[in-house]
Amino acid sequence: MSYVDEVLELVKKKNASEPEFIQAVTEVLNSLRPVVEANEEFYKKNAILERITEPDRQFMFRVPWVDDKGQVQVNRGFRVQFNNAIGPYKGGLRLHPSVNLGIIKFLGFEQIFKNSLTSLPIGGGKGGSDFDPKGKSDREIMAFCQSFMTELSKYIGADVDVPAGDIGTGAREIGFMFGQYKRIRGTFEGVLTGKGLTYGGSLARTEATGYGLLYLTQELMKCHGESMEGKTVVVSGAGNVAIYATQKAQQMGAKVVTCSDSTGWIYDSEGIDVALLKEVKEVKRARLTEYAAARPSAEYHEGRGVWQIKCDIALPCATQNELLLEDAKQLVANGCKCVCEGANMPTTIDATEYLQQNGVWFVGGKAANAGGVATSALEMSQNSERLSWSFEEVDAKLQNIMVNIYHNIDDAAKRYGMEGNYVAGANIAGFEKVVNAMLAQGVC
Ligand code: NDP
Ligand code: 2IT
Repeated sequence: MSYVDEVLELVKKKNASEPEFIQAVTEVLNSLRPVVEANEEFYKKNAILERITEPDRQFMFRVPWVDDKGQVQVNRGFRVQFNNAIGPYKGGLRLHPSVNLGIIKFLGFEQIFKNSLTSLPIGGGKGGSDFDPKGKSDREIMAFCQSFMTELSKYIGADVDVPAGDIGTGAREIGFMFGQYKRIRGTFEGVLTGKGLTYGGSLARTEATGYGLLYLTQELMKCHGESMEGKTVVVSGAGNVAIYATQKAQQMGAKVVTCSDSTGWIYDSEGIDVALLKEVKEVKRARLTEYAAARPSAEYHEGRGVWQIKCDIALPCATQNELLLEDAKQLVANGCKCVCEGANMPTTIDATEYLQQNGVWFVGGKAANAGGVATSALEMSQNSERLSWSFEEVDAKLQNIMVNIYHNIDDAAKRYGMEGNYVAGANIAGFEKVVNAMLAQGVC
């Protein structure tokens, strides 16, 4: 049995109840085969694959808080510190009822490779809770965030582990958590990113993941002799990533005709009205039915369905495993040329393979959505030097990082004879840097 297969078997056995983690590891290790097989004895002797698939440590803790009726509620909190070979652990906090250890581990594992691709010094980590922010008052959100941070504060720090936002965690939650960290530790430091602009946040961090996704997509199109101008784009999600991806795609001259949330989706023949979407989702925190009610050109549909709309480009920006094999078939049948992932692991492995086999240019989330965490690392730099850069300066750095990521993953795929396989290119390029650092630092 090859070394890759041996480790895959081991990971499946040791983490049998964590399907998302197994999925993420399977995708990465399969695509690393040419690299590992070129030097199998060496990788095996150093147990590189066993070490990179086992987190440095993982914390699970009780999060008690009091709701508006005076009832005590208990949630489960997580932080997985996966790998700090190239910098402090870095990765978001997801607040969603579906959160469990396996989901946080898959996200933390992917973050190692993504963060390496940014070219900035950040290791991989992730955290969150099964707390559901939907329908909670601001006071309940604060009570939860303070309790969550009371425990989390023991394990993080500006040079140790720097959490940020993810699903369900935005500026409001980061603010409450930052305040609690400051109270407990007594230090004003860059311990979280995605902070408000008046207390150490970076301009362009809010927009960064969506904008970065489009900077990379635009470079990919350009390198294939195409542009964004006049293209029809289908986006899923209606949160932070989806909103700013839609805005930047429109600024580039494309027409985005869909968005979705966990209950339904919108088809808007005139193109999504970003100002209205922001009002519905960021201000009112309401359902997409409110978007449809205010917009005559929009149709609202219950359930899922954005991938059935004819498009040139598809950008999944909601959550994991939201683009299935049947969706991939529909996209190909409708002539879609390009799929770039704004979310983490939104496309299943069989759907990814179908898209690649049918000539769709496919870039996975580890490369395509790296603009968010890259800009978080720029926020860390600004905090360290106690300065704030202008929007234009941060945005220019973000563009540069995303264009470089595209060329880096394209080159890595070509080096191993897999031209056009950007999934393999991203995993290989991300892996090489981390492994170099791990080897240099000895057995740890
Ligand atoms: P938000 O919470 O802002 O938005 C998430 C969106 O996805 C919402 O529209 C939500 O619907 C929808 N959604 C969430 N879970 C489900 C589900 N189980 N089924 C259907 N729809 C769902 O999160 P973000 O925009 O920040 O994150 C979106 C994705 O991007 C995630 O995969 C995240 O890990 C990834 N990502 C985020 C980065 C960031 O900087 N924020 C950086 C890189 C990746 P509803 O409104 O109903 O909840
Ligand atoms: O998945 C991700 O890269 C994020 N949620 C952003 C992490 C960060 O530290 O900015």
